[in-house]
Amino acid sequence: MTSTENHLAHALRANMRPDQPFICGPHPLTYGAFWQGAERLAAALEITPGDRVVMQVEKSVEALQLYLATVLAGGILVPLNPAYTRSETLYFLEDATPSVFVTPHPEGWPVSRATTLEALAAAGRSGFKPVPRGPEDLAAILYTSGTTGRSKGAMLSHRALASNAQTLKLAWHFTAEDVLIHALPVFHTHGLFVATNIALMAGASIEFMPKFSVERILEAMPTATALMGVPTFYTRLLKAGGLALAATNMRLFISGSAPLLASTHQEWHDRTGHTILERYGMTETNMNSSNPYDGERRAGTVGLPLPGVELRIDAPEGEIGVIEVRGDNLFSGYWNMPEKTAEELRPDGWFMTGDLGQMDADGYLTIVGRGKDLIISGGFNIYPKEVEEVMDALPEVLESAVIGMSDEDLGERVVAVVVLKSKTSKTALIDAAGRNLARYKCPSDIRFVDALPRNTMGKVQKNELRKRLGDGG
Ligand code: MCA
Ligand code: AMP
Repeated sequence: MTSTENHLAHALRANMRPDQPFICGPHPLTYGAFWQGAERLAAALEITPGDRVVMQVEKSVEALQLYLATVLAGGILVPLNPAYTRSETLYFLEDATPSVFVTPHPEGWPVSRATTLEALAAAGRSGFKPVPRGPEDLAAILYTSGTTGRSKGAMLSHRALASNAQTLKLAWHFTAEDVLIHALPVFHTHGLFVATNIALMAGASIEFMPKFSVERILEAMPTATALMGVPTFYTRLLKAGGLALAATNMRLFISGSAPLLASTHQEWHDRTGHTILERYGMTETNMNSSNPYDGERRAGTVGLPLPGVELRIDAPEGEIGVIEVRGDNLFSGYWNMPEKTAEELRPDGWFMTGDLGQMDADGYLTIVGRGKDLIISGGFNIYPKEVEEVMDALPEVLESAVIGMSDEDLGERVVAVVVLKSKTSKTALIDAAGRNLARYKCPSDIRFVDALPRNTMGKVQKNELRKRLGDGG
C-alpha cells in the first residue's frame, strides 16, 4: 500500500466483493451497500483528521457504519456503552473533547456538536474519498476503567487494529464462506474489532443480532459457521434444548473476555462434539493468545501466543507472574495520561497487563488471577475502586469494599460490603448507587459488617472478606 491510502480501511476492504452479503438475515446488506453507507456518513461527519467522534448508540448496522465512516474520514472513534449514566458520559466527553457526539439524545451536552445517527445519515452524500492515514495514526480510543477509579482511554492505531485482524483471520481460518453470529455489544474490542474487523477482512457474512438471545442464536446456527462470545453466552446456551442439533454444521466456537470454566468447556464438548477455542485479549493489546485452530485446545488455558505477539511472564520459568506483551497489536498509550502510559508501557515496547499467568512447557498460557483489582461480570469489566467511591459518597455509608463473588451465570457479580454510619436498606443503597453508575456496575447485593478487615498497612483484605462471605477467596 502507498501513503495515499487509509491504512485500516484499505486492509479491511482488501477482500471485499461488492455483491457478497455482509449482513445476512431478515435485513440483508451487500458489502457494496454497507461501505457506500459508511462513505455517506463519513461525508456527513465533516471532521478534520485526528478529530474524535464519540458514538453512544444502541447496537445497529448503522453504528458499525459510523465506526468505518470515522476511520474513512481520518477521525478517531470513541465508542461508549449506552448504559452509562449522564455523569459517567460527561467524564468521557470532557476527556475526549469530540468534534461530534452521536447520541439519540443530543440536547444539553457540553460539546461543539451533538447529533443523532439518523440526522447524520440524512445529511450523507455519496462520492466521499477516504482520507489517507498511515499505520501509526489513531483509529479509535476505547476507555477502560483504571484501578484508581478514573477511566483511561487506550489509543488504538490503524496498525494495531489492522494487524490483529489479519493475524486472527488467518489463525481462525476465516474466509468469505463464513457466516459469523454477531451477538456482542459494539462498544468493546470483542464485538467492534475482533468480530467485525475479522468478518470484513475475510469478506465473510454476519448474522447480526442487536443483542444476545439464546433463541436467536439457536435459530441462526444451522446456516452459520462461527460464534464469538463471552463465557456467559456458552453457559446460557448449554441450558437450552436442541443445542446439539443446531450446532451440527458450525465450524468454530470462540470464547474470550473472561475465564471459561474447564467444566463449561467439557460440557460443551460432550453436548455438541465441538471444542470451544478460548483466547485472551485486552483493550490495550487486542488479542494476545489463542488456542490453536488445528492443534490441541486445552481447557482452562488461553492457548499460545498469536503469531507476531511476544508474551512473557515476569517470573522464573514455569512460575506465576505478571503477563507482559509486545507486538504490533499493542495500543499507543493512554489518551492525555503520559505518566500512566509510562508506568505500564515500557520504552522497549513491553506492556504490563496486570494479569497473572503461568506458561507450561508447551507454551500454553493459563491466567491464574489478576494483579489488578478487577471484577469481570458477563464479560463487562468493573473496577471496584469506582464503585467504592460512589458507595462511600452516600450519606449513610461510612466505608465500603466492593468484591466479585462467583456467579454461575455471569462468572462474577458485584457485591458491596458496607459499614454504615446511619440506618438504611440494601435496596435504597443499590438504587442510590444506580443514579451514578451504569446498572451492570451496581452491586447486586450488599452485605453489612461492623468493620472491614485490614492488614497492618491499613489495606482492606478482600480475600479475607470473600472467605468470610463464603466465596473461597
Ligand atoms: C447486563 N446486565 C448485567 C450484565 N449485562 N449485569 C451485570 N453484568 C453484565 N454483564 C444487567 C443489565 O444492566 C440489566 O439490569 C439486566 O442485566 C438485563 O440486561 P440485558 O441487557 O437484557 O442483559 P443480557 O442480555 O442478559 O446481558 C448479558 C450478556 C451481556 C449477554 C452477558 O452482558 C453481554 O453481551 N456481555 C458481553 C460483554 C462484552 O462484549 N465484553 C467484551 C469486553 P437491570 O434489569 O437492573 O436494568 S472485554 C474485551 O473486549 C476484551 C478486550 C476481550 O478480551 O474481549
Ligand atoms: P478489558 O478491560 O475489556 O480490556 O478486559 C481485559 C481483561 O479481561 C484482561 O486483562 C483479562 O483480565 C480478561 N480476559 C480477557 N480474556 C480472558 C480469558 N480468556 N480468560 C481470562 N481472562 C480474560
